[in-house]
Amino acid sequence: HAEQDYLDLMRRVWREGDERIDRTGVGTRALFGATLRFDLSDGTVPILTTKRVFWKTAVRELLWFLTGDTNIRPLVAQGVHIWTDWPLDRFRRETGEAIDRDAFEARILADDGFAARWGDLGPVYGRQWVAWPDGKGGTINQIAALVDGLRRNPASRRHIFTGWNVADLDRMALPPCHMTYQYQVADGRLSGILYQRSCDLGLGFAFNIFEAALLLRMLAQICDLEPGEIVWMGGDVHVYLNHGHLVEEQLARTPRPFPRLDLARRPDTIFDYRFEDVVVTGYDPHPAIAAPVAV
Ligand code: UFP
Repeated sequence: HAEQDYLDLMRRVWREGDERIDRTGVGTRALFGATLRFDLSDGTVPILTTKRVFWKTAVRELLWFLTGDTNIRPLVAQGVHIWTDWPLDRFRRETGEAIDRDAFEARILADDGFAARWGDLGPVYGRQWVAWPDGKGGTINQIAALVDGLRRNPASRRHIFTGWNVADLDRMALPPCHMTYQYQVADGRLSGILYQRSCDLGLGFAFNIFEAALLLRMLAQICDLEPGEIVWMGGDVHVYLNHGHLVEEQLARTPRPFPRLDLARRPDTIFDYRFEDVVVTGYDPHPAIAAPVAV
C-alpha cells in the first residue's frame, strides 16, 4: 500500500530528521529529498486513510487555483479557511487591530473594498498558473499551454508548469510549496511528477498529493488519456515539533484501501470543472487528527 510508504517516510523524518528552528519559529525535524509514487491507473486516488482528510476543501482550493484568482474571498465564501491566516496576520500586523478570524472573514465577505485591500495573497499559484506575466504587458496561461502541448505533442519532454516566478516571490504571501509539475505520456497514459520544495508532512502533504492526483485526472480526461502514476518528490520534508501527537497516532494506524475518484462530467476545457464533478466513493478513513498550522 502506497500510504505505508508515506507513513514510513513520516517515521523516518520524526526519528532521524535534523532538528532546527524553522521560519515559523515552531521548529521541525527535516530530511532532504524523498520520493513517493501512487498508481492512479485503477481509478483510485491518494486521499490518506490513516486520518480523515477534508478532501472537499482541497477540491475547492484546486478549482480556485485554476480560476487564476489570488484573493481569499471566493474560498471564504465556500467556507474554506485554509488561506485566511496569512492575510489575517498581515492585517493584524499592519493595523494593530485585534480581530479574530471569524470577524475578519465576515468583513472579507461583506465589504468589497476591504476584501480587495486585505484579502489578496499577492501573485500566488493561480496567478502564475494561468496568468504568468510575460514581461511585455501580457500574460501566459501555463495550464492552457500544457493541455495544448499534451494534445499536440504527447512525446514532448517539456510538459511543465511552475509557480516559482522568481521576480514575483517577494510579493507572495507564501512562495509556492508545490512548485513544479511535469507530465509524461506513455502508451496512452498520463503520468505526473510534483516537485514540492517544502513539505509539512503532517498537514500539507495530504492536500498536496490529492490535488496533484486530481489535477492529473482532470488533465487526462481533457486530453483523452488514461491516468498513469503520480510521483511526488519532496525537497525539505519536515514534521513540526508540535505534531508529535499526530505522528504517534497516525503511525499506530493501518492504512485502508484508497477511495475511487470519478469525474462525473467532461467539461469543454480544463477550466470548466465544477465542484460537483468530483465524485469520491469508498472513502473510509480513520478519525481526523487536529494539529496546529505553522504560519
Ligand atoms: N506547506 C505545505 N504545502 C503547501 C503549502 C505549505 O506543506 O501546499 F502551501 C507548508 C510547508 C512549510 C510551510 O511547512 O507550509 C511553508 O513554509 P516555507 O515557505 O518556509 O517553506
